[in-house]
Amino acid sequence: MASMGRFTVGSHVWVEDADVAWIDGLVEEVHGDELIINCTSGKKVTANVSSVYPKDVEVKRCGVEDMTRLAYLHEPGVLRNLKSRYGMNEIYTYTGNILIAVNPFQRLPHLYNDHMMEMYKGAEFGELSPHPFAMADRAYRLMMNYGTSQAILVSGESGAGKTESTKMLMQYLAFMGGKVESDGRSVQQQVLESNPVLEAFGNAKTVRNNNSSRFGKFVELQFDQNGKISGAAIRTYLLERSRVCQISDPERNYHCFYMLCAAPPEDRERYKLGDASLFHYLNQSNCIKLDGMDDSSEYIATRRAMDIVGISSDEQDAIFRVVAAILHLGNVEFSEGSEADSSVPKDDKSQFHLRTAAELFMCDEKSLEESLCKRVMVTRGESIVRNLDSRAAALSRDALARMVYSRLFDWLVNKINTTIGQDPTSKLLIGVLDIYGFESFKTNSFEQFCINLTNEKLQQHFNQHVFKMEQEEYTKEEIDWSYIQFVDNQEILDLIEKKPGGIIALLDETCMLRNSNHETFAEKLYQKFKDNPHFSRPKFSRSDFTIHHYAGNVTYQTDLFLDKNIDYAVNEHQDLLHASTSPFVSSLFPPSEESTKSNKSTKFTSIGSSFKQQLQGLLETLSSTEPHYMRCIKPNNVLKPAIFENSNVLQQLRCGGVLEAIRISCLGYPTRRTFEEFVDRFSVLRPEVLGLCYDEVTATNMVLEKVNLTGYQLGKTKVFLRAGQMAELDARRTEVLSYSASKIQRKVRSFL
Ligand code: AOV
Ligand code: MG
Repeated sequence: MASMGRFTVGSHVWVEDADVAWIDGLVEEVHGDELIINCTSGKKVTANVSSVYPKDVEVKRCGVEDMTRLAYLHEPGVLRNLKSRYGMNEIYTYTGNILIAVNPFQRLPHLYNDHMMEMYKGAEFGELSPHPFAMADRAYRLMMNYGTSQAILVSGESGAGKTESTKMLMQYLAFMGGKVESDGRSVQQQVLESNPVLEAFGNAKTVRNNNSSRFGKFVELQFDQNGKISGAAIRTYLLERSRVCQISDPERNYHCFYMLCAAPPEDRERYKLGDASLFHYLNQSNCIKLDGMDDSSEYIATRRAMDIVGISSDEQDAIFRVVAAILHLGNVEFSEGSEADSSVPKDDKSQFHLRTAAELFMCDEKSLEESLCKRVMVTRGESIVRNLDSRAAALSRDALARMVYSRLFDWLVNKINTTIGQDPTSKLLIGVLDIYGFESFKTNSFEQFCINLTNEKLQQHFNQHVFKMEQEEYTKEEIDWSYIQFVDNQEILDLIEKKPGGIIALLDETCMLRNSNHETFAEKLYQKFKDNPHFSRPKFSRSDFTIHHYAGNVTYQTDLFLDKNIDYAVNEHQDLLHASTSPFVSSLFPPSEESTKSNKSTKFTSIGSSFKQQLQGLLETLSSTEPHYMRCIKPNNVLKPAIFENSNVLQQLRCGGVLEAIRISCLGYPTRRTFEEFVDRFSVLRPEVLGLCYDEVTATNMVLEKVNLTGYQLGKTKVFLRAGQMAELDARRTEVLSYSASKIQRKVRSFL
C-alpha cells in the first residue's frame, strides 16, 4: 500500500517502526518529502512521506466493529483497531463481510451459550456485535431465502483458532437445523460428535498448538426443505503421516495413542499396553503428559463419541487393537542376521513386541517378520527374495506403521459419513472449511509445499470474491467502477500445478525415472523456471528452490520431496494384512488393482497429483456456493491471553489476505461515508453549506468542489472517496481549525 495523503505541521501520523511496526506521532517539520515527527513514545524520527500514514484522531477507544468504517483504511489503522478491541476482550471484528477473530487464549463462555444463539437467530448482520454465530446465521438465512448453497471458509495459522471457530459455526448450524429424533441419536448430534472422534485420531500437540489438527477438513451439512439437517459429508485432506513414527521434543504423537495407554486397566490388559513412556513411537519426545488434558477421561469421552457416531463396540475394539499394534510394532528393533546384509529382531524384547503386534493385527508372526526384513523383487517375470539390512528393515517397519494408521484414519472418516448418512436429494448445503493456513518455517518440505498450494488456490478464490463484492456495492450505489483492475495469482498457480510443465508434474516425472534424486529434480526446476518471476534459486544452493507466494517468499528443501510424493503400500505389507483374520484389518487392505496385474513395478501414485485433484474438487464445490470468510489470528506465540504482538499480527493479516482485500478495495473507493456523516465532519471547509438549507448531497458536493478533489463518486446514499482523499480533507480541516484557533488567539491577545 502506498502512503496516502499530504502532511502539514501538526498532522497526526503513523510512522513505520522496526520494533512495534507502527508508532504514532505529530509532524513537527516538513522539508519536501522528509518529515520530522515527534512520536508519542518520546522518540523523534525523520521519515520519508512514503513510510508515513495519516492517523485518525477521532476514533473511539473501543474501536469500530467494522474496519471499513475506519476513516483511513491502512495497516496501522487496522492494527490499532484490532488491538484496542482485543484489549477489551472484543475478539471479533468485521472487515466488510470478512470476520476476523483474534484468539483470546482464555475461555469466554458467555460468548457462546444458548442465550447468545437465541439472540443471533434472525438478527440482521451487523446489528449485533461481530460473531461466528452472526456469520452462520447469515449463511443459513441466505440458504433458506434464496435456495443457494453456502460455504464458510475458516483460515489462519496453526493455533489461531480455526478448529474452535469451526465448532462454534457447526454448533450454531446444528442449533438452527436440529430436529428431535426418537432414538435420541440425531444427525446434528452425530455431526457434532464427529469432531472429538476425528480430533482423537488426527490431532496432536505441536509447538504451535496443544491440540493441532494434522489434517484439513471440509464438512458439508445438508438440509431439507424445512431447513432441518438431513445429512452430512466430511472430507479430509492430507493427514500428516510422518508423525506416527517420528516426533520431536516437545511435541506429541496423535492423542489416541496416549489415551489408550491411559485406559482403564482391563482395556490396557486387553491391548497389552503399559505406560506410554515404554513405546518408542511416543518416548522420542519427553512430552508424554499434556497440561490441562486428562488422557484417561479423554479415552472414555472418545469411546462415547464413537458410540454416538455409530461405531459399534466390535469395531471400536478392532480400531484400538490396531492402534496398540502400531505401538508394539514401533518397539521392534533389528540387528544384523547371519547372512550378509540381512536383519533379524534384535533381542527377546523385540521378538516379544513383534509377536504382540502380530497377535493384535491377527496375522502370522513369521510373515510379519518376513514382510519387514525381506523384499521380493520381480524382474523379467522372475521373483527374487532379497534381504533388507537392519536399517532398511526399520524403515520398512515405519512405512508399515504409517500406512496402517492412514488407512485407519480414512476408515473412520468413511464410517462417520456412512452412519450420518447423505441426503442425495438435498440442494441446500452449508460447507465449513477448516484448513491449514500458509506456512513458512526455517525448513519447508513437501507438506508446506502442498499447504501453500492450498492457500494460493483459496487466495485466488478469495480475491475473486472480494472483488465481486466490491463491484456489487458499487453497482448498488450506482457508481462507475469500470476502470478498477483485478489482479490475481494465476501465474503462481501455473508455476505449481500446470500440466504439463508445472512443479508437481516435474516432480511426478522425476519420481518415475530410475536413477533420479532430489538433485536431478531441483536441476530440472532451475532450468525450466530460470526466467519465471515467481521462482528463484537461492544463492549457493544445490537443491533448494524459492517460490514467491502472494504472502511472501518461501524456500523449500527438496531432500524428501520424492519420498514424500510416492504413495503405495509395499506389496509384502499389503498381502500380509489383507490375509489378517481380523475382518477389520483385512478390509483396510483390499486387494489393489495393481497387485492383480503381473507387472508390479508401476504401482506409483503421486500424493502431489492426487492432492491437487482433491483441491480441484474442493474449489469446484466452493465455486457453486456463496462464500463467507473467517480469518483467525494468533496474537502471540506463547499462547497466553492479553498479549498482542503487532508485527506478528500484521504478518498474519498479510497471509490471510486481509491486507490484500484492503488493497483491492483501495484500488476502488476504500472510504465510504453517508452524506450526513460527511457533512458533519467537513462542513468547516465550506461553512456556508450549513447556513442555507442545502440537502446533504449538494452540501457534500459543494465541500468537495471547494477543495478541488476529483475522482470521487456520489452514490445513492454515500460518498465514495479514493484512497488518500480522506487524508487530504483532514489536512485541510486541520489547517482551517488551527488557522481559526490562531485567529482567536490573536484577537484575545489584542484585547489584553
Ligand atoms: P487451529 O485449529 O487454528 O490450529 P485451535 O482452534 O485448535 O487452532 O485453537 C488453539 C487453541 O486456542 C485452543 O485449543 C484454545 O485453547 C484456544 N482458542 C481458540 N479459539 C478460542 C476461543 N474462541 N475461545 C477460547 N479459546 C480459544 V492447527 O489445528 O494447529 O492450524 O493445525
Ligand atoms: Mg485445528
